[in-house]
Amino acid sequence: MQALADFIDLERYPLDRLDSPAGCALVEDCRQMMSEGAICALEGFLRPTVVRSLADEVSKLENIMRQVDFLATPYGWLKNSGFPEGHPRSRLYRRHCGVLTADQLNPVGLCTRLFNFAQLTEFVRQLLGYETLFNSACPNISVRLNIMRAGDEFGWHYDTNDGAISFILQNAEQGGAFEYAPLIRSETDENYDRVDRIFSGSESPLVAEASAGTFMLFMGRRSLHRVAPVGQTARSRQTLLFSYDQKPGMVFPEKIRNRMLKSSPEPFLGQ
Ligand SMILES: O=C(O)CCC(=O)C(=O)O
Ligand SMILES: [Fe+2]
Repeated sequence: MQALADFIDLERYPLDRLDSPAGCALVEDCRQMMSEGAICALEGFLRPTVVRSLADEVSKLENIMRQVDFLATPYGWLKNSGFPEGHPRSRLYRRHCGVLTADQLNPVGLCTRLFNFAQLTEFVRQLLGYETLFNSACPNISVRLNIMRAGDEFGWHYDTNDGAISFILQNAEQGGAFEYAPLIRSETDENYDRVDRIFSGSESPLVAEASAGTFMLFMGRRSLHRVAPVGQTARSRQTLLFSYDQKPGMVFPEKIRNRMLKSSPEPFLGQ
């Protein structure tokens, strides 16, 4: 498996000819999905054989993954002291999951190869509407796998950047749904009432039902989201996440790397 066509269903998703009418239509459809619903999910994006091989590659590395366990505010980029008990800014949610990062992967393995296709980066650039987009050069977080087993969860949060790219490699047998409240916040309105209703369960979030092989682009800076607890399952839930930046050579600051890759007995209360 070397060529783009070995990885991606190019009949359905013509990343090799984005300038063609079919390519332009695809980009247009995706951009519409994002602006309407904060998510662009493309089922069957990866070919079934490559999905199985990717999941195999990852499963063989699960014995060296890092285990992460901590409580965190959903509002990691803010200072969150001084809010009353029960307020969204005072809430803490658990992150308990396994993580594999670029430095632990085979540099010529399938996960790395998929990340390195220039056509994929160009596709993401067009979806985000940026002038330029480069693969992150971070030795750790450029390529990351989130691996969740029975009892694991990835609690409610916002991402600190928009445009996270992920691929579902494997779903759990029970639980582990990706739940989200699209575009619930803006830079000028945190919409605490609705956030509170999601937290208390009086309003249900949307659920992204995505089969293995799905490409997802998500506006996580404005959309509250979590991975619900994983139930009994023999196989792990595996997602492959890629990082990009508008400038070349982007490396995540050490503070963020530590946060993503290390457990802590102290809750993370924000900046
Ligand atoms: O594993 C997933 O599906 C999403 C994880 C997530 O929200 C994140 O890494 O910020
Ligand atoms: Fe996230």
